[in-house]
Amino acid sequence: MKRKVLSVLLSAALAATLMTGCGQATSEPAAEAAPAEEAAPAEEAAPAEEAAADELIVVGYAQVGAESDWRTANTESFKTEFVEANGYKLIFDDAQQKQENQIKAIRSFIQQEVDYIVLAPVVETGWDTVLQEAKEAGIPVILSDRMVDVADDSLYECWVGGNFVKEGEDAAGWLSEYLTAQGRADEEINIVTLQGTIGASAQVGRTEGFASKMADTWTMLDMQTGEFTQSKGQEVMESFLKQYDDIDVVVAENDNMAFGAIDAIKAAGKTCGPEGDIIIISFDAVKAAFESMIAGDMNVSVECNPLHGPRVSEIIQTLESGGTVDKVMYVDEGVFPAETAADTIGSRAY
Ligand code: GZL
Ligand code: ZN
Repeated sequence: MKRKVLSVLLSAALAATLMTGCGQATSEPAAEAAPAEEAAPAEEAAPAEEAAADELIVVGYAQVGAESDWRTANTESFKTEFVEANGYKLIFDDAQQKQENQIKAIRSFIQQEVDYIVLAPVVETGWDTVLQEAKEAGIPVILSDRMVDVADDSLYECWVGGNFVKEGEDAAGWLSEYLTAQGRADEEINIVTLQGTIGASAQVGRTEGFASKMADTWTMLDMQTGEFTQSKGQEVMESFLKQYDDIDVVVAENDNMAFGAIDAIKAAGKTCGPEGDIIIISFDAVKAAFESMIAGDMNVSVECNPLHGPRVSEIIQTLESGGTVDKVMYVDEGVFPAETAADTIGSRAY
């Protein structure tokens, strides 16, 4: 919208210049300009609120969906940041975890001539064409949360999100320390993984990071996607429990799948968590994960901070003032074990 206002104002100024030459283009010095109060305004002056509305920075946000507590917190952080009081108009699209819906949303944002496009790409591949269209339309694209794998990285301004490989490494590091503390460092440990949406940066990074730190005594029995949802996570865990009679550890690539896995374990008459038979390692560290750890069901959650709204707003303000931003910006994240969950939950922002 800001973009349009600029062109209207420029043409109005041009019209005003032409009109002082009696309406035809002239190189003659403008006739004695009538005193300002009598000059016919080039355009009916827009009422203040309309002008203010036209000054808003219009941001199109192509969100993944509403699949998890993390996603809900992420959406909330955008909806509270990108408000008129902060100088924005937000056009929000929920793609229900379908890439074709995100591509449609980006094309709609281009049609609406938004000032910025923010994309949380559901998977990493398949974006070159539509991001090229945004580039040709002169609309900057900011990536938030997950990454894209494109041939030309000039197709996006920058990316802000979690370091997913490090999250996976930190999860394996926690397990190694935990087993050592339990005197189980030399025990054969069987692990299953509930993966996130296959091809999503969070899945790719967490799987890769954990695999890179596997101990010699650990065996990854199986990996399958639970699509980052609680219901699918429960379903996959039920199948794992039927196939394997000795599962020592579940790695759930987000908290919602961990909640589903915990339900499946209990339904199978088994136990989990710090006092149970099966260790539950999760990612995101949403509030409900702290509640699960306090309830004794989950052992640890590796944080992936979703509050990207203010971060993206700061990036836009920098770009608006002609500044430059780093291509890749990681957010700070920690590892939250059950032992400290009760003390920490009160300070959690999501
Ligand atoms: C991580 C994000 C993942 C979360 C899930 O940045 O992409 O997607 O871990 C969410 O909870 O569904
Ligand atoms: Zn075992």
